[in-house]
Order: sequence, then structure tokens, then C-alpha cells
Amino acid sequence: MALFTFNSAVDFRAELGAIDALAAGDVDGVIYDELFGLPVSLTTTFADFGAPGTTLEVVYSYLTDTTSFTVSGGAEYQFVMLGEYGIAGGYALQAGIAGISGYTPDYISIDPGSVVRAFGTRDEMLGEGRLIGAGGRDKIELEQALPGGDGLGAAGRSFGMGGYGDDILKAAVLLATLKGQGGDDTLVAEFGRVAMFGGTGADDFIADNGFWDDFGTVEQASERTRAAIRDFDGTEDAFVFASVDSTMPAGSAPVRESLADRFGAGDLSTLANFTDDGVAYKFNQNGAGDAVLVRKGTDGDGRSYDEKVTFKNLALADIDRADVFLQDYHADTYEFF
Ligand SMILES: [Ca+2]
Ligand SMILES: [Ca+2]
Ligand SMILES: [Ca+2]
Repeated sequence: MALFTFNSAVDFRAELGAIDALAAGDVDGVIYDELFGLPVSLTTTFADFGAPGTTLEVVYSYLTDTTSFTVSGGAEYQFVMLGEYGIAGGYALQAGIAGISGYTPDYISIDPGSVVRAFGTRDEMLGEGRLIGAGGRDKIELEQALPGGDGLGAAGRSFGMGGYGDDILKAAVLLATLKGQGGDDTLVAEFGRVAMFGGTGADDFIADNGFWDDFGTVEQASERTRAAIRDFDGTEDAFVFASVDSTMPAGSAPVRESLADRFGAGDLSTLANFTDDGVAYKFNQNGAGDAVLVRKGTDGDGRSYDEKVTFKNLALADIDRADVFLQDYHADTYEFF
């Protein structure tokens, strides 16, 4: 796993500088592993790296030509770099941080102050902070209370930005902004207050805060969803109230039904509120004239919903029923969503 967190690009470069300054005399241990006479890895340990009690472990893999750096005992982080780290003669940074394809996720941030910037073509990022995708099809999950997290997630806003490509972005923190940017993105409001921007492309805006309430527990106030969609474009985007269907076999494709298919063509201004499986769906406008869609209640499987989604600068009459869906899906549909 390429696990990588730092507070700013300046901090990151400072860490690289500290590593660069290490000399052979700083080495506390070297372990050379080989298999059938072939070199596998070289592990170098530096005690009291940066501070007493903190250890830096550098592992060079001969198999993948990557060097991983793990700091533990103090501020803990790990990152992987392409190429070999050499102590003798100093170390020249020749490669950026690389997200290693095939690992899930490539980057984890447990610090709301982190800035994590993708370098790969298909990066998966998890945690708090500013998680910034690159040109590929990234998965960015803003998630609080990870093991090792400092519990400061309530203090600030986390950001997920997809960049180009068809990205998946999820917000499950108290305060978040999701920006899909270019490409056909999937933006998921799991819980918390989240501002959502799809950007260009045919984007899906999904509300599914029932997902984590699979145990019949009543929604906590902090688990409510209060989402604002800032750039819903009825010519290309869709809004989805999604629910896990525990009767669907694994691998099933999600099943969508538009409100137009269920209730007939028209816009939301002429659609009556309705109840489905014990959950109420309501269509209102706020004082500013923005459409407000609400889902609230407990379904037959005991999942509770408390969601309010505001479509900024769109009235109910501006939203076609054909662009609003109810969707059932199997829990593994979005992998870690
Ligand atoms: Ca991207
Ligand atoms: Ca987009
Ligand atoms: Ca869009």
C-alpha cells in the first residue's frame, strides 16, 4: 500500500530534505533479504528520525524497483517512491510520489490538514484533508474517524476534487466539498454537510445515507445528510436517491427507476410527496426558491434516512422527473462506497 500524508507541499519537501540529509553514520540497522540467491529487499532503519522515539524505515524492493519510507513512533506516515534510495553520496529526488496501481487505496490521509495530490492514472484516496485527483478515473472517499485519526475532523472542511476522467467521489465527513470537474463523475453524499459540484460531463449526484445504518440503529444527528448541489445541469446530470438492497445478489447491476417512469412525465413542481417502504419523499422549495428534496424515515430493513438535498438556483419546476431516480444496489456496487 502506498500510504502518504503530509500537511502541505512545503512540509513534504522538508521531509524529503531531512531524508536526503541522512548519512551512513545515521544508520542503525540493515537487513538484506534474498531468495534462492536473488536479492529481494534491503531494509535500512534510522532511529530517532526527526525526534526521539521516531523511527524511519526505508525498504528498497529489487523486484519492483520501489523504495518505501515509513515513519513511526511520532507523526506516522508512509510513502512509496519509484527507484532506489542511496545513502552514500546523498540522494537525488528523481521521481515524484507514485500511486501504485492495484493497491486500495493508494493514499490514506488521517489528518484534516493534509494535502494529497494524485500522480497516477487511477488513484484511490481515503481520509480527511484535500484529496486531489489527476487525469484518470480516481476514487476519492472523504472519510472521518479512520484508525489512527486524530478526531479533529469536525474542525475543518475536507475537499475531494476529481480532475479530468470519470471519477467517484464520496463525502462521509461532517463538512465537505466535492468537485467532480471534467468527466462523467459520480458524487456521493453519505452524511454530513456537503457542497457538490459536478463540473462538465454527465454527472450522477447520489444521496445514500442509509448505507451505514444497516443495523437498525436510529440516525445520529451527525449522520444526517445536508447536501447542496451547486451546478445541476438537467441536460446531462442525474440525481439519485440510492439504497442498498440486501436481497440483490452480489455483482448485480444497480436498478434505477426515474420518477417520470413511476409517476408520469412532468417536473417536480407537480409531483406529490410519497412514501415508499416506510420512507417519506418530499419536494419543497426554500425561501430563496431553491428546490429541496427530502428523504426521511426507516425502511423495512431498519435503515434510517435523514437527507435534505438543495438544488441551488433551480426551482422545482426546473427539474424534470426524468432526471431524478430511485435506485437499489448491492452493497459492493461502488466497492468502498
Ligand atoms: Ca480524475
Ligand atoms: Ca463532471
Ligand atoms: Ca455536469
